[in-house]
Amino acid sequence: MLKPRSTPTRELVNLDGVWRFAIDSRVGDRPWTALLDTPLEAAVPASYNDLFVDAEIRDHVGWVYYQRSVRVPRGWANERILLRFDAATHAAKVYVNDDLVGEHIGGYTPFDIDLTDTISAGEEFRLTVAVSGDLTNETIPPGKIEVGMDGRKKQVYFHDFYNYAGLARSVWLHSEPLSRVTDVTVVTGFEGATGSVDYRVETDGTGEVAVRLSDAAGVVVAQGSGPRGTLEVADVTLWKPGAAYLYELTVELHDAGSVVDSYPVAVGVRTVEVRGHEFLINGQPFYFTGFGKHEDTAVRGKGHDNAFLVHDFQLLEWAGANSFRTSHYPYAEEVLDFADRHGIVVIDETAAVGLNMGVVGGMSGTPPFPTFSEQYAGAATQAAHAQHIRELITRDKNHPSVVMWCIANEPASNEEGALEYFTPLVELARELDPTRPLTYALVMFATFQNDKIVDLFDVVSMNRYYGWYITPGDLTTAEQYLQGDIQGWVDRTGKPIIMSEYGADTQPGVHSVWDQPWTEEYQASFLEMYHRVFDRFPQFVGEQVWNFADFATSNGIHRVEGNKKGVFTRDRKPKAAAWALRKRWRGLEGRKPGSDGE
Ligand code: GCB
Repeated sequence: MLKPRSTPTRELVNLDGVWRFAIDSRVGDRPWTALLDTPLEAAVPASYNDLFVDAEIRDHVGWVYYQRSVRVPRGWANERILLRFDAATHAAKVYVNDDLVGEHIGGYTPFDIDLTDTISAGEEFRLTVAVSGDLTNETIPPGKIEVGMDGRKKQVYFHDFYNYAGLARSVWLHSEPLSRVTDVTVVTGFEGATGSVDYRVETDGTGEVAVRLSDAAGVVVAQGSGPRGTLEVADVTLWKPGAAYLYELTVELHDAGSVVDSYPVAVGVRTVEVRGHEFLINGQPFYFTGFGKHEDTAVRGKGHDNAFLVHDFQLLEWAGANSFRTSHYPYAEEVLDFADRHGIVVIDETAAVGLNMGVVGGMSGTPPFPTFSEQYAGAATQAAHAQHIRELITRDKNHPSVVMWCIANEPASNEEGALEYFTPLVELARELDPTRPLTYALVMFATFQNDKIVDLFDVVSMNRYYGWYITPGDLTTAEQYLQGDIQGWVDRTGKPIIMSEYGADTQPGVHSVWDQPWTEEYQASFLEMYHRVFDRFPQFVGEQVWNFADFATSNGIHRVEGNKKGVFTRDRKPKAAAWALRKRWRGLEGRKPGSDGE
């Protein structure tokens, strides 16, 4: 599914703004059939939870309604008319006037609803969107709804970040021509100084496909025709981490001598490959530095915000980070477009977080019942996971910044049933994208002795908290554990290894001369100890600290005003560790610390 763009043949109207808003318990049946009877209005894009000073809304279980009126531009009489949601978290039902026109499940991937036969150019209509933030064993991420003693429903989930819900990304009305380009896939390569762009175009209706590739100055460097082919690029400028370069592939549909559709795709020519224990970008060993992030800011929750987008990337650059992981769900497409333009490398993760009953067992890691069973992650969960992988890869396959798919965070890969659950999902991901390596982020309880699925994947990504959840305050013992753990994975797999999470909660302004958890010094010494260990292993290809910034978490006693493992505070002020990382990372340009890149 192509992102809506303004092109010579396509138009779009942005529907962001302030919409009428109500939770289901405060409106009657079928509230979409009239003007929503509510005093509230909600910002779009934004999660709704923190907008209002109302606990019943914040932790609402069930549907909420957003409503506004929309006018179709009068020039769209002979166009296909579509409504696009960049995301509705986690499920949506869309109504035009009195009628249901579409539904979608999955909170972090976009969907289009074709309104061509429902509304006409120039017409105004009432748009109501019911959105549900509920998580069950049929959703990704999974969760459980419990009913309390007072009869109130309560959402339970198995990840720590707050379950923000609502319309957190943009909404668009857009037009496409009746005969149109429906999908474009590009795969790039190079041989010496000559680049190659394999393209595949899917269309609907009549017409012949023509493509042309322009360089960053707008000069056409290659042309082709037909729905698939390979373009050669002489004297290619590669897309490199820290040195992005984008060509533009203009895909046109020609019919009876005129251009009936035109769609541009940004193309970065680069290759990605795992060879032995190395992760290669453009044939060169690459060392990831950076963070696991969250889409999380005050008041907006997970609402996409371009100011934070720009500022976060500035801070990545300031810290010398060359990459991040979209923990624990696909981020807004604007984020990936930005990464493409600025040369930041992305590990693109699905929303499959919390497939692990072991976390409920606390430090023992003993699940109350098997994770991969019909009681929890069964066939319905697996089907939702497969659908989510399809939607993620379809959306993000052309981004040069995306170098690897992470198909789950901390699944119970040590439990029976993990292999059966993951094998078809890995096969699906490889079929959808044979070019990018695959990984999953390994939970602490999944050890090199008991993990059942690592052979399916290309890169070992470890989430480890020695010195925090295990041996807190004792970095000497933590160092020994960490050393043995990494050695075990090296011996078992021979694959490249990255630390995809390591970090310590830190309250800014708290200091000590001792190894005292929560102090700024402890966070810095904790990271320094990890780095010392990483640098002993040539198989180690990257480090992504948990987390870029402090973030909101679910209600409970385990966190003090959220997760404080941020190297930056929630409002993006540096803790001492940020300066230490900057010192280590700046100037590395993707090389392993201490190596000369050979
Ligand atoms: C993890 C999870 C991450 C948590 C983190 C923590 O292993 O992957 O979502 O936020 O630990 O801080 O506990």
